Amino acid sequence: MGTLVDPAFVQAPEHRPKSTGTEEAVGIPLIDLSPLLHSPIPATGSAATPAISSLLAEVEAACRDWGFFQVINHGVPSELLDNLMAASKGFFALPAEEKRRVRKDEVNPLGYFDTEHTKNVRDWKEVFDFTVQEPPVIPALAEPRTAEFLTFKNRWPEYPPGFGEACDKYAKAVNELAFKLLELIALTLGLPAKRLNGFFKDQSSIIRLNRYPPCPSPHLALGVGRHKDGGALTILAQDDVGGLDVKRRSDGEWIRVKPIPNSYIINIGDTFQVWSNDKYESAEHRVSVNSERERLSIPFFFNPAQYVTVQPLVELIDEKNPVKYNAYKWGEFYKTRQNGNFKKLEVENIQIYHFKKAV
Ligand SMILES: O=C(O)CCC(=O)C(=O)O
Repeated sequence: MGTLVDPAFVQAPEHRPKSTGTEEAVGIPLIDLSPLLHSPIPATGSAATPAISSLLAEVEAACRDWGFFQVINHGVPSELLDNLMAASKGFFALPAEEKRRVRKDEVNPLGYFDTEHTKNVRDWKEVFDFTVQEPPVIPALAEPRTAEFLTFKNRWPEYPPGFGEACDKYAKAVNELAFKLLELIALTLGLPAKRLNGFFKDQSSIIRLNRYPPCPSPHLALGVGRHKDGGALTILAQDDVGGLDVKRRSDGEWIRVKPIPNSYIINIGDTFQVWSNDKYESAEHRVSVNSERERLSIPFFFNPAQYVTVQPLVELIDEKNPVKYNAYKWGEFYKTRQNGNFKKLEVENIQIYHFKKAV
């Protein structure tokens, strides 16, 4: 049987979605964040109210057992997401030459892109990336290896009207949720709530608008190939189409994350895996496509400042838990990863296990 898509999109047989479809995930934890609407996050776990303590127990189990969970009652006003979904549709509907006027490049990763590769196979998607806060120019921080870092400068399109405003308002609200989750997870590790906040002072977070067009060969291609996120956390909004698959730890099966209205999907990234010295592991995921409906999703990749050195947190290390990772600079890791997304390489792109210490 002939291939209906360009061979650049075709996954190796072992990475293709099963023709029988993907099982829907019943077990992914669903966590109600409403205790945070009534009481502030305490400075330490010992000062938590009973409602916050039980929330912390749920978050800890989800991070430990899945690395993935969904949250409801998260405090992000739904109209901000609705406005951004509408703006995203308007932008992707523009003619290709108009979208390419804000095309990203290898120096500045922000803007439009339609030829991203994951693990050296092209993804069936188009994206628009913007940052939450443009970080200061790195030389001001006396960092001598600036050539190793990316330059973050938002590229706003002229159309549709109101696009930049919808992005900006959404970014501010989800950024607040990101800090709440960061503090909750810090508490679950027995750390003070604000222990990790300083790493995000000049954060290099990115919000991505993803559009996955209908695909004539959904059994051969993927919207995004299997991967783990490199940053601290990802906060993902998806529409009602569905397509996000998570690799279940217990048996290695791919399972579909069911769209739940007004919820966010949270996943742990490699940075948390290293900080926690493997107590929490980032989970592998991918995006399946379908032949009938386009799908939109909006991940917020919550990333530290580029100059941050990522290494296991000293408080979590002892004789029983020796350091499992060599330290690395987030900006260098990120730039190398982004270069691999740009073009097909002959070798595997940088992965977190490359930093694992030999035992
Ligand atoms: O679209 C999704 O559900 C997930 C997107 C994703 O994993 C990514 O953009 O890295």
